[in-house]
Amino acid sequence: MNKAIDPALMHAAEAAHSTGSTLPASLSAYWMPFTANRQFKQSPRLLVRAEGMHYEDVHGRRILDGVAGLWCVNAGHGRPRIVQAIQQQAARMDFCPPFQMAHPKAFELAERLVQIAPAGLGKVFFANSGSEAVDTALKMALAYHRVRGEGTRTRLIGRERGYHGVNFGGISVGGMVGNRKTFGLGVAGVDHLRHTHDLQRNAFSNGQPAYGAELADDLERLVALHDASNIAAVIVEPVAGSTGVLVPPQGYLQRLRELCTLHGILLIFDEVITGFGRTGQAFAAQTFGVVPDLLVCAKGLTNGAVPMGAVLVRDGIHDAFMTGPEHLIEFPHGYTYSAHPLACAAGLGTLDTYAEEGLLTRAATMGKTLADGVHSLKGEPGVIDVRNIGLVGGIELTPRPGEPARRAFDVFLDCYDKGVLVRTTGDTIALSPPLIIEPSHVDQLIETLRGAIRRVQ
Ligand code: PXG
Ligand code: PLP
Repeated sequence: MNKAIDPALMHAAEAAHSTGSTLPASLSAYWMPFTANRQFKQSPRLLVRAEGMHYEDVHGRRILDGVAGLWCVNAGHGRPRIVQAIQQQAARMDFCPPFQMAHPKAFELAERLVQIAPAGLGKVFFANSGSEAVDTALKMALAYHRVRGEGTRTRLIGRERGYHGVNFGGISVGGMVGNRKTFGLGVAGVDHLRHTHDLQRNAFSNGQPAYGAELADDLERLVALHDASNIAAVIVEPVAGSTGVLVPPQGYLQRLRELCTLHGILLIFDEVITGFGRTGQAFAAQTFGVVPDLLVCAKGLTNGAVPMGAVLVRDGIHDAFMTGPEHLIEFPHGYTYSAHPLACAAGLGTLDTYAEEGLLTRAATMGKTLADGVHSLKGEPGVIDVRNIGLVGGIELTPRPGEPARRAFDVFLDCYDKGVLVRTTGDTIALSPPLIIEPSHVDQLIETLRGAIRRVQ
C-alpha cells in the first residue's frame, strides 16, 4: 500500500534523499516523550547523523551540539572506541541473564567506576537509566535501614525543584511541580527541603553562589517534624540541572552532609547530570569535596550510546545486606537489562576515551571559557540571571507576561534555526556541551544565543 507522506515531511524529503537518509512515512504513531507533540509534528526537527561536536539534520545542515545530546554525550559523538566496543560485543554475545549469571565486562566496568569514584564508594549496582537508578537507590536506602533493624526509617526526603527522573519514586522525591501534579499520590511519606534558588541574593554569581548555606538547616525542620528515627534518606542533585541549573551555595552540601551524618540519615547524590566530568572532576562529589552514601549516575556513563544507569554504594551499606543464608538473594531488586553486555562494553569504551583524552577534568579549565561567554550575556534583553559551574551554563530570562516558558522555547527554536542546539526548562536556557568543546565552539554557541535572545523579545 502506498502511504501518503505527512505534509510536514514533504519539504524534508528531497533533502533527505540527497543525504541518503530514509524519512518516516508518517509521524503519527510515535508519541514523543517530554515533547510538544503537536508543535513538533507541524515542524519536525529530525537528526540523522552525529560526529564530534555536531549533529546533522535531514536537510544536511550541521548543528552545533550545545547540550551533549541531553547532558549525556560527554566525549562528543561517534567516538571510535565506543563504537567498536559496542559492535564487537554485539557480535560476540548479545545478552546475558543478569540474575544468578554474569559476564566479565560487568565486573570490569564496576571496578573501573570504583577507581574514579569518591573514596569509600566501593560497590556498583546497574540499572538502565537515571530514573531506574534513582528508584534503585531509594529502595536500597529503605532496605538498608530495615536489614539493620531500623525499619522505622521509611521517610524519603527530596527537595523542591529537584529532578530525579520520571518513575514513581523519582517523581515523589522530585520537586518539579509539572512532572508530579498529574500523577496522583506517589510514594507515601515523602517530604521536601526548600530549594536553593535565590535571585535576590545570588543573581549573576560566577560559580557557587555566596548565600544560602543555611538552607541546608531546613533538614533540621523536617527532623523536628518527623523525627530522625523515621527518616531513611535525603536525595539531592549536587547541581540541579533539569530545573534550570541551580548551583549549590558555598557550604550548603557540606552542611547537608553533616546533618545527615548527625541524624543517621543516608545522603544520596543524584549525579545523573553532574557525573563524568561535567563539573571539572569525575563526580561533583569530588568537585565539592562532599561524599554521599549513595551516588546515582547514568547518561555520561556510556556517553549516551547505550542506555545505562548505576548506583555507587558505600561499602558498609552493601556489607550490611550480606547476612543470612548464603544461597538466598540479599537484595530482591534488579532489571532484565541490568549490566547489559552492550551497555557494559559502551561504558568501558567510554571510560577509556575519557581517560585517554583527560576529559574528566577538562571542564575545570574549559569551564572558564564557557563562564566568560555566558556571563557576557548579562545586560541582553530580558536576561535576569546567569549561572555556571564547570561546563554547565544557565541563562534565565524574564517570562513573557501570561506565557511562562514561551520566551525560552522561542530562543531554543531560533537557535536551532541558526544551527545550534540548546535546551530550555521553564524560562531558563541550559548549556552543557560535550567536554571536547573548543573556544571557537563556545563563541558560536554564545553569539548564536545572543542573537536569538535579541531577536526573541
Ligand atoms: N536524575 C537527574 C538529576 C536527571 O537529570 C534523571 C535523574 C533521569 O534519568 P533518565 O535517564 O531516566 O532520563 C535525570 C535526567 C533536561 C532533561 O532537559 C534532563 C534529564 C532528562 C530529561 C530532560 O534538563 N535528566
Ligand atoms: N513486566 C513483566 C510482565 C515482566 O516479566 C518483567 C520482567 O521480567 C517486567 C515487567 C520488568 O521488566 P525489566 O526487568 O526489563 O524492567
